[in-house]
Amino acid sequence: SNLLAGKNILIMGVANDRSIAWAIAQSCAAQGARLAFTYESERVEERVRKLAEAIPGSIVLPCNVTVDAEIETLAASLREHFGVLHGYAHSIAFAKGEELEGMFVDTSRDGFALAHDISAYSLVAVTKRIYPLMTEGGSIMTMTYLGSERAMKNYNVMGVAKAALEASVRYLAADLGQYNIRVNGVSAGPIRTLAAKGIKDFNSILRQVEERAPLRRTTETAEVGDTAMFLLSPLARGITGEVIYVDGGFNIVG
Ligand code: 0WD
Repeated sequence: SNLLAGKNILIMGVANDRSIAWAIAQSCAAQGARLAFTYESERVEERVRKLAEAIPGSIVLPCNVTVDAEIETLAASLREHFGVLHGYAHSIAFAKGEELEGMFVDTSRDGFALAHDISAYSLVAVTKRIYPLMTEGGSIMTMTYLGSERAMKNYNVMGVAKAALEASVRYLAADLGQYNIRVNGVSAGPIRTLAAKGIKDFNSILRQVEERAPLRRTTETAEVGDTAMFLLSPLARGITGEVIYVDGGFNIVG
């Protein structure tokens, strides 16, 4: 229970207590990490602060990932509070509701750009400003989904953004390996969160997993949190540029 003792970890993407980022935070805190949380806007600030209070020693900072200046301020605050950063969990995605139903072919230019900006480029934009703080080496992880590889109903532009995110994981891993900084993704099975509410027919997706996944059940956030924690810990020191599935094995069946 001490895998992350003395480690400072940035967690982005807590929206409420069902957020995958919150499960990642709990798994990391259980291993002794010191955490920094961010919130997108004042709309969610209070909720994030309330949750963070449950983890002693953690700090809460603003950062909307679509604004470079906010990311720069975040990096400066992290330098001030922590000095050295060891880990970063990126658990952020967004697409307009109307892009997550119907046909992918109907995706608008600005809907495509927005989904890619928030869901894929944000990993690059934040990594660019925080990797200089990882002077003792580090580990970066992000959240992805099988819709990056398969054309899944209603996932549409988000699947294309996840493909860009996974490719970004590989390019960032290739860049930053020389500094002993690892970059990986976790591909989770469907979980009922705020983000999942935006996807049409989510219930039938969950039902398919219960029927067809080797483990015959849906994925729990705590399982994703534990795998993220593993990737952020020294136990995963030989792993980089990888996407690990935490989906009850769903991706291996036809
Ligand atoms: O089934 C699922 N829930 C899966 C989710 C399966 C596989 C992967 N994922 C991914 C998502 O695509 C996302 O990358 O996991 C990540 C976390 O998603 P979540 O925990 O399912 O969803 P949620 O609790 O809504 O957290 C996503 C958060 C946002 O929440 P809201 O609902 O307020 O949009 O991403 C954050 C925000 O907190 N976010 C932003 N943060 C900073 N700047 C921004 C932004 N511009 N936009 C969204």
